[in-house]
Amino acid sequence: MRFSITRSGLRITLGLIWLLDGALQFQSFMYSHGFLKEVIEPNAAMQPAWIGNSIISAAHFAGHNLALWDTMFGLVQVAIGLGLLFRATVRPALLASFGWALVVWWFGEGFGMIPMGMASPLTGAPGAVLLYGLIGLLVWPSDEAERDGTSAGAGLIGERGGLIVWSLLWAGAAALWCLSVNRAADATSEALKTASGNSMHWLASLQSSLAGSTNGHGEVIAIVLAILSLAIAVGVWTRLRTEALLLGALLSIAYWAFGQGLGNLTSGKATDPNAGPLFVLLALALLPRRRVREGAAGRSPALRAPRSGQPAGIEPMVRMRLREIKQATFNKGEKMQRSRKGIGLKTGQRSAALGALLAIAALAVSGCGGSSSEKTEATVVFKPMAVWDASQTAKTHPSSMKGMSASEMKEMQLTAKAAEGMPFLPSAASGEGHFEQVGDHLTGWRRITGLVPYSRHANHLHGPDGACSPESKQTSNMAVVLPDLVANSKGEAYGTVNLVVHQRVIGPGYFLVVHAKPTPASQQNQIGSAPASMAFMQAMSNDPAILCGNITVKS
Ligand SMILES: [Cu+2]
Repeated sequence: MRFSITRSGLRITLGLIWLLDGALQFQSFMYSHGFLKEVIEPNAAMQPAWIGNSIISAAHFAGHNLALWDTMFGLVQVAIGLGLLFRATVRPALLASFGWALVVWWFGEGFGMIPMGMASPLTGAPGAVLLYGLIGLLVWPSDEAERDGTSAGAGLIGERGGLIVWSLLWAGAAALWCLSVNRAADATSEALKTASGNSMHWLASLQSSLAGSTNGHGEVIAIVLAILSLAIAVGVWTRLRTEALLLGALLSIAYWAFGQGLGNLTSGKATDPNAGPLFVLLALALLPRRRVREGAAGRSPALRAPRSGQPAGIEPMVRMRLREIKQATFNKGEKMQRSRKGIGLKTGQRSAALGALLAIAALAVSGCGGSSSEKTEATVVFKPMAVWDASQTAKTHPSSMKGMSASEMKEMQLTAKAAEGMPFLPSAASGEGHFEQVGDHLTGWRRITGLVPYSRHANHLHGPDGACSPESKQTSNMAVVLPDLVANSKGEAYGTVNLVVHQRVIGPGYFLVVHAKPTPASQQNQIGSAPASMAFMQAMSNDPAILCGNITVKS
């Protein structure tokens, strides 16, 4: 018995995934405002204004009657899933899934964070739900019998369309690996560490050890994975199609396990199993199937008929033999003609597709080899605001907040209130960061530990003529509004930065402040702006600082 991949098999798998998504939507977390705050609203950060605003308004709108909307979201997904299971309802279910996938890709995944320039294939870019839509196109039922080539052969966009989609996805992945945020020395290990925060225990320890061994090798990993992704994109147009598809599926499973924590399905907060399984499903849909039927049907049944008749005498035997040979050469000629026609048609399309891919490849590689000239690098060490205070008033305060008594904390708080300028609160957190600026392009990351689990923190780059000191006004000339830092269950927060800033911000006099509270929902659309508006800085001025770090330029 041969295991074969049929379109109805793929449809049913897709239906089951939609059912799983629907079921996940009924988790109690989704009925809390945490769903809007932690799942929907973060998608607005650093997006182009029209996307960010649309996400925030949708979240506000749904927030008025979350129970109703949430139930409806779940039911829509369950309905799509059920519809895909039965042949009669497949088409309406797929149509509904296309619409719904767009809604979820927009509001639930912020277009895969691609407009923010922050997506990583490791963590599930370009977003699971986009793949739901694409696979839906491939498994669209058509009236003609399934063609032999691939399961996707008879779908809406055909086999070639499916392969183009595959190539675009993987060429895109190569380009994403080339982004400087994903190429930073610690990018991969930090992404793994962050992912481990929400994973099951056994997986978390695996992720942590992998994070340890990849630490510092981010650039090499990114370049190797970029090249591998390109090979997967281009490989499907060569004889090695099966190998390229299997390699893609394998890599997706590795990303899924380590970078996406197997979709964090047990975390109580997952809305879908993430991108890994969908990439595998896409690979299966495009896998060439063994051409068993063609081999059997290729021979004309007429040839066999006389043989069963057992002709006597030499003359009919020769005549039959001749006929057999003639038939064979005819078959061969026809086959060759057919294949030549196929090649003639396909070489044009293939070279076009290859050309396009090579262009993308060249772009991606040039991005990967990106200019290292005119680069200013800086490190940041975050310390509690109170410690910066202590460094000024000399040794009266302990160098760390850990082990500080409640009364000492209180005293420090009072001191903070007394100080003019930057209001601050005591904190036991600490952290570090690394930034670089090339031209107007600011990239980097920062990592904070010791925060309150699941807390969110606004953070900004302030300057130019200040320093970490309570006397320094945080509402100085300009500020770059960085995306909020979100702590995981262990109180660790990690975030990358990839922004266009309109002046040099990596230099003396600049400092990074982590605030006690998140960016207010009404100001989310300001995230990513540089410089921030005065109105924004006024709105933020009652959010006390907890951590501060001076931008220290590397010489
Ligand atoms: Cu600030």
